[in-house]
Amino acid sequence: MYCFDLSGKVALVTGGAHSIGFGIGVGLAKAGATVCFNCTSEVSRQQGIERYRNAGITAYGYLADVCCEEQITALIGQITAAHGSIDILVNNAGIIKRTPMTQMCVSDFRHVIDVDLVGPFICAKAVLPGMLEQGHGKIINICSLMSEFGRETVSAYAAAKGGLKMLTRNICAEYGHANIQCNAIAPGYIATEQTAPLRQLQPDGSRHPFDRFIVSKTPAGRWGSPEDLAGPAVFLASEASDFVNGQILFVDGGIQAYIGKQP
Ligand code: GCO
Repeated sequence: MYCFDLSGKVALVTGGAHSIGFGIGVGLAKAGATVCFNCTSEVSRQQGIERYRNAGITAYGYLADVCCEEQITALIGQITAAHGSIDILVNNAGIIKRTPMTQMCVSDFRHVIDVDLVGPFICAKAVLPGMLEQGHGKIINICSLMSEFGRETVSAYAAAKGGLKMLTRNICAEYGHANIQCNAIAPGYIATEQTAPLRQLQPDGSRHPFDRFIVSKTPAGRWGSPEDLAGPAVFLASEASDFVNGQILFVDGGIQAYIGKQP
């Protein structure tokens, strides 16, 4: 069996009905995995199943909120009963709120931390006992450039993603001895619904200044796409990365290596 082959493996991609999670789900499925995803509304569940079907993939959609431990425990039980095990967890579900800190209410800050940091803790905690029992497991946390950098308006998101980086290292530290690898993918600027406001055309039809800023900062000269994350996810989900643990793999078109194009 080729070391990138995921045949016989079962993956849960949280929030995998669309955007980055979907791109990763498709990649894992094409490498042979059975892909399950969760979301919080029946409409997204149906749309997710349909989206995978259009890509030629049978994916299994479930309703569960990553912030609710009870629902996630039940979800893991359901998936294990239906598909035998969970070999790969991709902690992808996340939200962002772009609000200057002095205007941000504490409940909004807590909500972002809850989904983007506590959610991955809940999901990892729920899959770890099964992974320990079966003697192997892959946990992939979706971090961000904001795991390293700050910028105006994203205090909660950056705090959560910075925390997720350390949760990644801590899971590695705590369970690496049990043949469990926990790594992270840190996407750069990816064209998704979440970043759509940063790319919206100006009233005069010109490109958003932030859009131009990002392209000028990215050696690849473009925004990433969810498909750009599929290969790195397959690598971190497969035997090819069995001795890679606690790492943050930046998939950012080189943005961190570049000072940016001179204006
Ligand atoms: C922003 C963006 C970012 C991205 C991404 C960068 O407002 O700057 O939304 O935070 O979503 O995570 O890696």
